[in-house]
Amino acid sequence: MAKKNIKKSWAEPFKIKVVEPIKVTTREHREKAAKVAGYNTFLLKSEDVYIDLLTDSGTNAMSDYQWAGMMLGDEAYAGSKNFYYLWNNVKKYYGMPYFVPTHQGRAAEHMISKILIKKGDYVPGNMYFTTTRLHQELAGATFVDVIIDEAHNPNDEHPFKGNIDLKKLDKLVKKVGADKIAYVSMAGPVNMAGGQPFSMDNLEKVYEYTKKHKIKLWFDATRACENAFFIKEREKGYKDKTIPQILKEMCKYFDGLWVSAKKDLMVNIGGFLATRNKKVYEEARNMVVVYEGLHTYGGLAGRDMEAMARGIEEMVEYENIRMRIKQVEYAGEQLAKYKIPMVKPFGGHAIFLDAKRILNHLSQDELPAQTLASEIFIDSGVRGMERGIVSAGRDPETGDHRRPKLELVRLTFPRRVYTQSHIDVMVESVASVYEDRKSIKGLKFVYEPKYLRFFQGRFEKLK
Ligand code: PM9
Repeated sequence: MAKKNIKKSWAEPFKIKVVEPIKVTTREHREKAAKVAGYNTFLLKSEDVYIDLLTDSGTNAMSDYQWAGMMLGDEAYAGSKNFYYLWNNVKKYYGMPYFVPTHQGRAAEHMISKILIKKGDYVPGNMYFTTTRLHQELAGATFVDVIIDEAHNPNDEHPFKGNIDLKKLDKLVKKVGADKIAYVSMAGPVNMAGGQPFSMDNLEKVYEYTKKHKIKLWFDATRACENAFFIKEREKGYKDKTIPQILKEMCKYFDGLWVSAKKDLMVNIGGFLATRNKKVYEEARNMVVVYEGLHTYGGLAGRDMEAMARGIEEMVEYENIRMRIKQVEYAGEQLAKYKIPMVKPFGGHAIFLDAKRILNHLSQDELPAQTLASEIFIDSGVRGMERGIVSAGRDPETGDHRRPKLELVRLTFPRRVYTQSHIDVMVESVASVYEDRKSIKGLKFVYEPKYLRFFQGRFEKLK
């Protein structure tokens, strides 16, 4: 008989078949490695990293079903059967009739920006994402952030901080005119806000608004299943709907979408663009042969497309997505025991440490999040990433740093890779850096590349 007072825990819906050894290093080794890497966690050698929470992008563990599919790769130059299987699953789960594969998400962003944007256009969106905004800017548009204000406040516990503020959107449309809006770019969950979802109610209102003003609505569906899970958990009327039903319902409001398959789909490489607009599809299908490869492989091997197709089937399984979100929540709850300032509510793919509050003796120009990420690595070999002033880059008009309100370190969980014990080690490391926070000095740039400077920038410790 079930006992009423005993908690029912979640557990990983898999057992481990293959393991990859990881190396514990000394503090002295890590200090040297951090210096050689210019205090940029992107420039560390992976073999110097103990627990890698840099990103959930392409770092996931594929299932035996996906690996078995890799052996069924049809490596024909044209018309691979894996392409047709993948296309079928894109239609079935995202509900989009047209589909073009790409080698990863930013290739799809590049194409859609080139197709939809004219020089001088505007792209409103629910907070910027680094690669997305860069492609919009390179195509001649200005990105305008129309996310709700709550998203910029790490302490605000709004359940749908990824929502678009319709007043902000309307203000922009009135100011520049609907014909100057290339499209509304809506991501869910919102990566830079802390993995925060939008609600179906908000999406429906944005859809009504864009329809009324004849503005296109496009979806960055890279982590759409996480958004669907949050809708199921938090939004009235969705408790009994399945993840595939919610995903389909979300997608029906959009003209099209792009995906970095390296996230939700649990593969190591891949992406795509999908749409219900035949004209956009035809342009993308033509453009892909210039930048990626034939439209039936788009820069991917047949086996990669097979793993993606199978990944779609697994990403919508309830137990799979629940484990993912609950693992992030577990990490947040453990960190909260040490009173570590973080973005709340906990997001879909990562815990975001509030570096502004943790290193509150540093100014934003002393790069608190870059500093904190490097100090955590030096402490334990846990690798996270900066998501603050460095990631935000420079304003193309003024050339000055963009200074976002959120100055965060992201500790991101690859899917099906780490256990609760790895999380406990990470938590203890963050707690010990937090204890010594007052002794930590900031960083300054010594090399700054022109595009996406967070990837390759180099830094020195301030005296
Ligand atoms: N996201 C991430 O770690 C990898 C590159 S940036 C450090 O979060 C969204 C919402 C993403 C994303 C990549 C891309 C680009 C588009 N949209 O990396 O080109 O989170 O496959 O996708 C990363 P690709």
